[in-house]
Amino acid sequence: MDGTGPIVTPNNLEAFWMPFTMNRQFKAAPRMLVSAEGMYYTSHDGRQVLDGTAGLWCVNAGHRQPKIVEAVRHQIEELDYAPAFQMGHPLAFELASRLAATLPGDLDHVFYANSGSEAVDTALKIAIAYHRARGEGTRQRLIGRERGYHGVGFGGISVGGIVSNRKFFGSLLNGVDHMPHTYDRAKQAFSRGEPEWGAHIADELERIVTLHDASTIAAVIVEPVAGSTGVLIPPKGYLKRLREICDKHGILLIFDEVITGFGRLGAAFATEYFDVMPDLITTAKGITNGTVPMGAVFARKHIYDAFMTGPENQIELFHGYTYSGHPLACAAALATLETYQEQRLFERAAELAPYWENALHGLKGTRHVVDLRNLGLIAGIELEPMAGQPGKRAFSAFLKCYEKGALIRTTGDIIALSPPLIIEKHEIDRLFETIRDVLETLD
Ligand code: PXG
Repeated sequence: MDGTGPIVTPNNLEAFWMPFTMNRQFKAAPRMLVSAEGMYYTSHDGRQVLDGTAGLWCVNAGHRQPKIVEAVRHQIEELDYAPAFQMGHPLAFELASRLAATLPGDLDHVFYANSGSEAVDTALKIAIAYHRARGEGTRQRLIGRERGYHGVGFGGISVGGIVSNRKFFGSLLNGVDHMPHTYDRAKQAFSRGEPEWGAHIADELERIVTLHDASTIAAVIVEPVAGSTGVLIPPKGYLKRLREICDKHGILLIFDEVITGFGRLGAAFATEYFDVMPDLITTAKGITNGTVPMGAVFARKHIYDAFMTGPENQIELFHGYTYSGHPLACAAALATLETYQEQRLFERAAELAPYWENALHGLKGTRHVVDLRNLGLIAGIELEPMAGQPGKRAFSAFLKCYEKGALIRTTGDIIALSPPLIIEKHEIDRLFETIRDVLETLD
């Protein structure tokens, strides 16, 4: 690389260490996406692939929405980067104000990160620092949940409940405990929407509080709907009960809305859908429609105010990222919010949800299917695992669906679906027909 000619390098796929991927298997038979439009990707071999997963739960408005593309293009011409510490740029404030105005209640402060993982670690740190700022510095424990996914930072994997994401990485954060997850197939299989059974599982939090004493606990973090561990829908009343127990003991409640935020349930946020108000919300993904990386924490007024008490010449929170509120991300996010609003995409998702539910539950009786779960425009299809080979059957389904022109996600033996909110009914039909055909012919 002497700077005088084009850079010529061999491309044998080897150099890129791919995330959460079987690298050797992928590189032997790559699946490349080269362009996208609306509901479809184009693969490297020129096929149209229906996007059943909104990328990775993030492209909620569909691909390459003109307004978002234009906003990012315009922004790069005007301001590429501005320092995030002790300096600002207008779009970061405009976006925060816009978000605060649309968020329910007094969720009116926004702290920017660049991913869901960073948003989660930010929220956990804010929770601990909040109690300290109020003179309750003994509240340091964090309570997560089995089968929770909160990204891959050390905070996130510590409160998370996915064994493979934890076991390779040492002793993690200390002072963490976990509530049980809420799924019981025997009691909940084939529920439409929120299962009737299971609200009482929230009472396990009481047991944990008794064990550790409330004075040691800073916060509880949960995904309102657990996404990546296989679509676990909260039982009716469960989240309300968690809120009540947290209130009773002065514990902060954090909703990780990285997946549920921005319309996935047919409401802007799960907090509105379930009518339960957390103290902090973590988001990412749909905030920019996946266009530019961005994460954010939404904080209620009492949280922010607790930090604004010391001398004004002191930094209130020793936390932040070089790219907090990056101009390109802010431009993308503002255009994304406008797109959601102008195209009424959250309402659209709510209107489509019953059709989606019926289409999903039409798979009952299909070969290998042991449970079907749904809420908003999310669906989970749980398959009977192959004996001694967990995950293999669902992964084969993923490969076959991709061959047949539909992109799905799998986790273990569960297929998770979360299409862009612009999906049409005929595309819903095609998605589920493809899955049915594939499952009927799979070993
Ligand atoms: N919290 C939740 C609830 C998530 O779902 C994160 C945090 C972390 O976000 P980042 O931006 O750091 O990846 C997530 C991410 C899947 C899948 O297929 C899910 C996620 C990411 C990649 C794949 O289920 N969720």
